[in-house]
Amino acid sequence: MRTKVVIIGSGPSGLLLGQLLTEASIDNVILDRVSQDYILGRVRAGVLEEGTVGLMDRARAGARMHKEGLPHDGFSLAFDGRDHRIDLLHLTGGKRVMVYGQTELTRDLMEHREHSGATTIYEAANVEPHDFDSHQPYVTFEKDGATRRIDCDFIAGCDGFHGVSRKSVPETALHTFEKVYPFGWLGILADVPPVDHELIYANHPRGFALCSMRSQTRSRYYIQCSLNEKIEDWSDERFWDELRRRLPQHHAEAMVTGPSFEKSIAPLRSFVAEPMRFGRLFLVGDAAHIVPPTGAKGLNLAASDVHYLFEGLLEHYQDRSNAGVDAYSARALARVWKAVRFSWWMTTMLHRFPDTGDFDQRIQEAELDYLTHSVAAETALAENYVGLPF
Ligand code: RFL
Ligand code: PHB
Repeated sequence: MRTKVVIIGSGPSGLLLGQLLTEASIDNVILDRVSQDYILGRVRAGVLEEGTVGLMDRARAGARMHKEGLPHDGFSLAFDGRDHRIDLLHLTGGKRVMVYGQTELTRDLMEHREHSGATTIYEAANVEPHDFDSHQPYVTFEKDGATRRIDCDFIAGCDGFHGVSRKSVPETALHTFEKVYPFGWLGILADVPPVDHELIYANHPRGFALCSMRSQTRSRYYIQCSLNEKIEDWSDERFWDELRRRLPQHHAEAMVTGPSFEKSIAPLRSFVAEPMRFGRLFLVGDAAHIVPPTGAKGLNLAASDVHYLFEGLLEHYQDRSNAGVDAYSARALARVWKAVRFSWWMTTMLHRFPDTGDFDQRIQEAELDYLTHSVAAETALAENYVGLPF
């Protein structure tokens, strides 16, 4: 079998790249280790930047997102028993974000791919990229007991943090940067109306809390937890009690609770691998970088990587120029590091660190106080939250 681009991974980055290439008549095949249902069962991101929304439109997969997604003009920072609203629309001169679940975005991209007739192979075992330092790379995998091979021009490694693409690169060719945070997020999904029409990021002596949503009737809530917590120790009742304790009183009193249907703990980490290109293999999205979810940047960074790679591939096939693919890693990394910085800053400002001393505590309080009394500081937060331009 032969195609132009083999995409390893059918998460948001692989599917978005695949759909943009298909729309531009550039043949591609997507391979994923797991099934479609398994991918759609993962609950992850919820906030899309305008750039991500624009790419969904460019992939002609944005119709349902515009119908069902919730445009948000601002969010709240809650601390010291009160709320401070960050007016994104006003501070950024007209920009907003879209609340639309990663699961739904993934479902839309999968459906469009199916209609377009492009090939996706799910449950492909032992996927392996080969010879990407030559002009004839290929990918092997196992399916139904047989080993198969796809020859291609380029390989896009869109296979997440634990994927095979980054691991296939010789260690000496990679420079990795990592910061692991000493806590996790315990998250639930419940079919109850959100406590507020906008997101609430809460800093509290008991730890961070986040009130988010998927729709007017479905809420997504998170609380900071220790990395030793076990999910089975967290009944719904215990979760709701803890969440309420971390919110200003008027929100705690307004909170509608109910049974959760998803509950999981995610560790928090910052990670970057440089460069993001090795010959004809490109790392895209979580395969190259991870950010803590506090800034809502992971999926949006995956989308900006896809933008730079797609533009490069388009130039290669339409204009016979390699300038774009050659510039991919540098362009993507320049934006990645700014989002890594922002996500680290939001995480540091809003969480309780187990080893925080009095000095660090006062610095955190001063940071929040400055933010709520300086339009310049608020503007910097808003500009980063809605997403820097690609
Ligand atoms: P994914 O989604 O991990 O998809 C990778 C795909 O590759 C497949 N795969 C393989 N396939 C073949 N062979 C192999 N060896 C393979 N190994 C893996 C996997 O099966 C999978 O299908 O990576 P991608 O596409 O780069 O997308 C990245 C995003 O999923 C991620 O950055 C976001 O979810 C992060 N994130 C958030 N991002 C935002 O922009 N806004 C948010 O509000 C936000 N909230 C979050 C988040 C992530 C969270 N968790 C659980 C980590 C909230 C949470 C709690
Ligand atoms: C979510 O809705 O899952 C979500 C929203 C904002 C974040 C992280 C996660 O910063």
